[in-house]
Amino acid sequence: MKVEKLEDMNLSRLTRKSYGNDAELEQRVSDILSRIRHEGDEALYQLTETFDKVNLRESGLKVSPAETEQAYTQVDEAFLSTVRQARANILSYHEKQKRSSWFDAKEDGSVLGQLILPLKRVGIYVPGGTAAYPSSVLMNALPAAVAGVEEIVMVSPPRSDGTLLPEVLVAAAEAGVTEIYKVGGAQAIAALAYGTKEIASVDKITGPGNIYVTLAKKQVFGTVDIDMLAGPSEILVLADDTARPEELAADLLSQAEHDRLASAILVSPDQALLEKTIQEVERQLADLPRVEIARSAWENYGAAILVQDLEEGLGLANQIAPEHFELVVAEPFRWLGRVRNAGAVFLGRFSPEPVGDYFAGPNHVLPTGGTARFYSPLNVDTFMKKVSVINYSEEALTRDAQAIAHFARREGLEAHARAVEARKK
Ligand code: HSO
Ligand code: ZN
Repeated sequence: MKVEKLEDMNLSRLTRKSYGNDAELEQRVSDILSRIRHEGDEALYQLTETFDKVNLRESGLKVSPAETEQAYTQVDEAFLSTVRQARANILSYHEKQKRSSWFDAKEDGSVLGQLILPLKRVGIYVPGGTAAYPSSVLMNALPAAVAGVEEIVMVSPPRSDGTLLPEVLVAAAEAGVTEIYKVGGAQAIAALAYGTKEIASVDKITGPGNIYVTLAKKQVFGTVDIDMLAGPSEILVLADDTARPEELAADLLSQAEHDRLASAILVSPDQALLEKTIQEVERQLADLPRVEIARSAWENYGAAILVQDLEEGLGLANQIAPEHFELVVAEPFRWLGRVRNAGAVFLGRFSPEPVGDYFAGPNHVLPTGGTARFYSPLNVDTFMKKVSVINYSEEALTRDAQAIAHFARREGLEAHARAVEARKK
């Protein structure tokens, strides 16, 4: 890794990604969706056998209360108390987001307003393998619980012994998940969207997954709502000469270790800091358990970029729109007002990114791949919808009837006009 000057760079390497330009993959996913629609649970079992190497026909897909109880015996006290502390922080942060229905009573006696209601039934996807993160279970389920969602359904691919990770089951129970099914991949998304005998359909699907899951979410959008199309993790750190290379390196690697496709970018006007941090990354990589993943991410999607000043660095950050944006500078709040595009902003050297991944309270399901230009973090509103409320008074209708009828007739809609005039005195 070498320091690169912004002016000499081709940024396309760092602003990759768009979802679903691979026609063959899209087709494979669409085939899976149509199998679930037509063959239901039988296809779920078959695909689980093919992809997860486990036959669940005997036990069924649903996790039983006994399995959850057993999971509690398999996790240690320290884990449980950590989950409970994180839960308390995440709940208290998300409770501040909750909005209530509102009504505006006008002078003319009419009432206008908005009902703000929870979705009834939502599905949460939790990846399998080493990406089966209990923290993500909390981050998806707790905002739904705060919103007042009655049925929170979790799906996750089973391990080859037919179980889910005990930590994931415990986190689900602690977060108020009401049903759990051992099924993953595009087939799980299809079951949640279309419903099968065993799994009733939901109103919205949230949570990150691999490319198959992401493409499946894209394809079922419209039948159900989805949160966003999530891609590999990203971090962009903007640092000045007050930052410490060993801390910056650790923060960059914290996201690089997620995925070979993860991106970790350091931006600074301080050439020496950039060089020292690159050396530090090398040094810290050496004894990282996930060294291969982290190194591959760092080498392919990492960068150390020299800018003229923090101003220019901020412009670059806004252009990249990173999932996580660390401002490790002398006066971070001075720059906050200039942030336009980022999933989450971490201010100052005592806010390393993992504080947000696990504990502070804000959600860690964040827009990636430049989509922070228009997506927000997962939040309580993600699980709510609105209904408009209109209660006109006689006085108001008498006043407005002519204007409404006029508008209707301009659109050639005579019956609209008459509906209004039928009430006119
Ligand atoms: N940083 C990830 C979330 C996560 N980190 C889960 C650790 N566990 C989202 O980009
Ligand atoms: Zn993380």
